[in-house]
Amino acid sequence: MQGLITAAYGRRFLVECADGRVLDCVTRGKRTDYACGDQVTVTAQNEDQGVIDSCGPRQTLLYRSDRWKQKLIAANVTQMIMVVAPVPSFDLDVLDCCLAAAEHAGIRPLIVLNKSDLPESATSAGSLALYTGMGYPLLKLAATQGVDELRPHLSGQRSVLVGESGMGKSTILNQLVPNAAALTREVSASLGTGKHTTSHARLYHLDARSDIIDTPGVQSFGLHHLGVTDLASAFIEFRPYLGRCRFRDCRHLEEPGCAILAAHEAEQIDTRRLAVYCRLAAENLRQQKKFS
Ligand SMILES: Nc1nc2c(ncn2[C@@H]2O[C@H](COP(=O)(O)OP(=O)(O)O)[C@@H](O)[C@H]2O)c(=O)[nH]1
Ligand SMILES: [Mg+2]
Ligand SMILES: [Zn+2]
Repeated sequence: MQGLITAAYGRRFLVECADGRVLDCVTRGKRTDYACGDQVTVTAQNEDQGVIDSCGPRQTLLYRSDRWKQKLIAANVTQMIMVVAPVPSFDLDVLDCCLAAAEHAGIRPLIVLNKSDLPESATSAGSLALYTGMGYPLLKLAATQGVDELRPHLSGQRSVLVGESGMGKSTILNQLVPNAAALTREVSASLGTGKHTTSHARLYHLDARSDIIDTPGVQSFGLHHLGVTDLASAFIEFRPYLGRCRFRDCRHLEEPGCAILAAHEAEQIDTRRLAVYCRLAAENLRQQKKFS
């Protein structure tokens, strides 16, 4: 039977089956590399339990990774909604990492500046001008007052909500899916996972063509899975300069004749963004050295 993973709880997954049943599933052979949004084949064992046999091909996969492991975030999403807010302050470096992960995965990012009702939001909007300048869409929202401006962006998309905690992801979700909190409680009761189920990803249907996936807050977004070549092209403002460096294998760190560094000198590339790139590239190179 075919199904869609609508919740990922460590080694257990909720699968919404073609016949409408929702099965609480385990996997074969201790596999855990499935994500919310995966299209899977399941074998039902009884009315409400099953086993995931295999996973269909993925159109996209959003994941992060640190030195030790990869963490799948969501599969087959078309759009990443990156939520930031002026209070508590957000980290631009985390935003950069999330955007790079989305670019690498071929997922369209939408930046949402939430809590735009707060006076401090003018400063945040100022620091986000860099991103709109690069071509990223930015939407200002005050989720506690409503999310109607967001709805047209969700239509026909499978979106994933990403952001640091406290930015307002749950508030946005609850406006879009008024029974989300109740659904989450139901799931935690049936899986016996306790109250803290917000630490897991969950997919909700908005309409027949649109879904939204809520994820736990990310405080850091490791990109150890991106080699330096992938990393450089995930920084979209680098793209016009790629392939123009003196050395074909230029890592854009300190090489002479580097087109990226020259673009930075000419103030075409932001200093902080370049520093984030350099830090990620250095981490990646250190990792490679250790394993080779
Ligand atoms: N002023 C203001 N507060 C908001 C807004 N959206 C969310 N909040 C508040 O910000 C806090 C964190 O929101 P929450 O949705 O739990 O954030 P999450 O951790 O990203 O899920 C809560 O106290 C919300 O009431 C907004 O648009 N304006
Ligand atoms: Mg939350
Ligand atoms: Zn270079």
